Amino acid sequence: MWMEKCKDVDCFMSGLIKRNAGQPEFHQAVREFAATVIPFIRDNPTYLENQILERMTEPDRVVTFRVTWRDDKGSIRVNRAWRVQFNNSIGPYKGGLRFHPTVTLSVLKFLGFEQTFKNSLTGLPMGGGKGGANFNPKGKSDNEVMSFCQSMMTELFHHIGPDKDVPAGDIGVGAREISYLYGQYKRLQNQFHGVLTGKGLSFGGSLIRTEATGYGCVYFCQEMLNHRGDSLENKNVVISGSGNVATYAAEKATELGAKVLTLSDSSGFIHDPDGIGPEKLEFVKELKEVRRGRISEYTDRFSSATFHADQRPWAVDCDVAIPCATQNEVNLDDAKKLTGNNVMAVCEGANMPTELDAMNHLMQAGALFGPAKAANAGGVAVSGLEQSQNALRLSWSREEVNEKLLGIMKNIHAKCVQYGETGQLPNDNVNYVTGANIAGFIKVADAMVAYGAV
Ligand code: NDP
Ligand code: 2IT
Repeated sequence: MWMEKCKDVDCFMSGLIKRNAGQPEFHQAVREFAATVIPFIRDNPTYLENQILERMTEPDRVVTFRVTWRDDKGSIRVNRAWRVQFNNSIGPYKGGLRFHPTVTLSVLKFLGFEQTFKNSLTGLPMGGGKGGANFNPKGKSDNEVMSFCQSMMTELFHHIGPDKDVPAGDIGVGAREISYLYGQYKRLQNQFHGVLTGKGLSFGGSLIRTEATGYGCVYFCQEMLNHRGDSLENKNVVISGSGNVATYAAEKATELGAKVLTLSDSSGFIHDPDGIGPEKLEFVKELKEVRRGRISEYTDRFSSATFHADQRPWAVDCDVAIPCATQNEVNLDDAKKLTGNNVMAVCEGANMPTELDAMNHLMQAGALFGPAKAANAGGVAVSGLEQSQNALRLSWSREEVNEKLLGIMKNIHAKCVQYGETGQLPNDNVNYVTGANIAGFIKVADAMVAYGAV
């Protein structure tokens, strides 16, 4: 067994890297997880005897396929798409689809791996999966996006189903894309059931699903601060991204009394020292969702703000930072800028936005650190609630769903406190990374042990 001859994370990782060459994002996600879970496994030999970590880091299966479609000029275009079905030990595969030119198998494996433990933390019966394509929706017409989505679903529908695998949105996949994908699924399968989440409200979608990731992340952040006898009230908050997660994180943070100073996209960030309040956020939502414009246009409309091309917002003085754009958007230099300004809390809205050394720096410097698999689990949690509503053929009210979301985020926080040992970080901070990893691990691992050698 590997742990008999191979006693530490580096040794485990050297095998994993060999088996998964050229997949740096996947290596990074596993390394963070293994570093906290290996000591726990050592104390619980059943997991060791059952080779649970080796099995958990190998996806159940990966489907790769070609997507051929026609652009508006009539030219044939080709993209590559994947569905990574990572682990269905505790429920049907569940996780988003990402459309972005940077999508690779490595990115989707890191996301599918993380999703497995995130979904476990929600307490709902969902396994982990992720998919997507190296398709760039930017600058494409609605017709081209529809053509791509229909072609992608023509292959994907063979592999998904309400009890098998239930995709949803992620970067580049929002209400428009889910609608086109669902329309094609329904046509091919001739069945109307909850096979995708994030659907429109008139065809099985759940209230609050759009808001859920951003709201949930801010609920989690509020829990971390409350646990230390503080709150978001009057805090300066810096947010990156200006998509689904970022805008609703900004909305909830403002509602809880914080002042949101920044938003960004891949071209740069805007800084509004007056705060990005509700009216300004409505402008951003319309800009990004309807007009599909750039965040720099914010400064044309609001003279209180400045635009900083090709920069990230982490040097702006703040109490709380919520990265909501993409992976590896906070490096060690950024983390030092944040701690230089005495940041109190960093809460990950995006998946793996913080590089490993940056994460360690933030925690060692005394900042509260809410890792993605705990902090951004609100989105998939409400997806799980959407599946429940579809299965029951009913819809819950906004208040009901929001109440359940808040309860789930509080519960995830409590699990992190239970397993995240205190006494090792400054300020007696909870180690939320350890807490989330171990709490997420146990449920999946116990199911795998019970199943035997499968
Ligand atoms: P959107 O597509 O709605 O928005 C993405 C935002 O991030 C845009 O502002 C985009 O800018 C920016 N961005 C994307 N890629 C890059 C990049 N390579 N460099 C700089 N900026 C970039 O996606 P979401 O808001 O849904 O997702 C954001 C993050 O949250 C992702 O990490 C996703 O995995 C995670 N997440 C999403 C959930 C959901 O329910 N949607 C649930 C849990 C996590 P631009 O327009 O210039 O590309
Ligand atoms: O990363 C994520 O958790 C998501 N993109 C949401 C997945 C989902 O199935 O709602």
